[in-house]
Amino acid sequence: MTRAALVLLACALALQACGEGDSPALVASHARVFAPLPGRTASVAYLDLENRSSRSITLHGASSPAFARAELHETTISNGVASMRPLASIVVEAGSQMQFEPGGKHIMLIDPLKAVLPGASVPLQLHYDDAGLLALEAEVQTRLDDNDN
Ligand SMILES: [Cu+2]
Repeated sequence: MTRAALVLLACALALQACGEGDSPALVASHARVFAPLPGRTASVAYLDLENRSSRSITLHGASSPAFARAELHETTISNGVASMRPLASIVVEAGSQMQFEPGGKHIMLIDPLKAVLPGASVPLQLHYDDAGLLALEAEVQTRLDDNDN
């Protein structure tokens, strides 16, 4: 699938999740998953998020049918050493955009339940506020190096 088609799909799913016909509060784009490195059981997903509403939105988790677990993570660099930690929640301020990207926030995908192959796509769900669910499809890409956390 092309990136444009994926973005359209993500938007369509976001609209559907929102329901009632009003424009979606939370919109994801550019979602991609890096296939696990050989011998590894963890993958990472990145995406761009936009909060189009006039209130803040709190993410409190992620999930994927393709992985046993998914966690919100953040990489920080301290004294030149990168480390990452789970985040219980992430606030996306009203009207703001946020990037999940290498060296920063990411979605850790743990223990694939099936092969995650470049060129395929992986369903992802972001859970926010009380019962908010943003469903999207992330394109699987080949991981370039080991520092993409
Ligand atoms: Cu991580």
